[in-house]
Amino acid sequence: MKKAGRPLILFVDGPNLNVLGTREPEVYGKMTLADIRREVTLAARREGAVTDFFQSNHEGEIVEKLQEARGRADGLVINPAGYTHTSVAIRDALLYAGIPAVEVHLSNPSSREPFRRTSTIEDVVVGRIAGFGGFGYVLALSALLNHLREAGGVAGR
Ligand code: DHK
Repeated sequence: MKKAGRPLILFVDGPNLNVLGTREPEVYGKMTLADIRREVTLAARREGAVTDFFQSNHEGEIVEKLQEARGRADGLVINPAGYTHTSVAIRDALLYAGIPAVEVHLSNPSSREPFRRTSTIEDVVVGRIAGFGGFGYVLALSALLNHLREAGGVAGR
């Protein structure tokens, strides 16, 4: 829930990110999702923001979470994982949510297989951070909060 005066930032992670740490660590790093969330929570506390975390391996559940975020969250950090490259439904839900969003990836998809070089959301997010492992989520939080402050405070409602 949103605390008075503190922006609520929702983190949404897509399929296979629940097994970070053991999943291709040479690509995605050794941090687990719990490790990343711990770092993000500490950073959010320092920056005066409140966090909410969601991970699903199911496209429809991600769509529903984004729909619920409309008018509720002030900002969104999203890693659609494999759905990045395929999901029109997640793009549509992001547009419905109407919340400033940062796209984050642990790896740098642009330096990998050709099918990872497209994103269905790249043109509807504020910006993208890729290639810095779990630390990218902290960078995304910081960049998003700075954007919200520059844009005149809390947005998305
Ligand atoms: C995560 C995945 O699961 C891949 O399917 C994407 C992304 C890249 C990442 O680097 O975080 O292609």
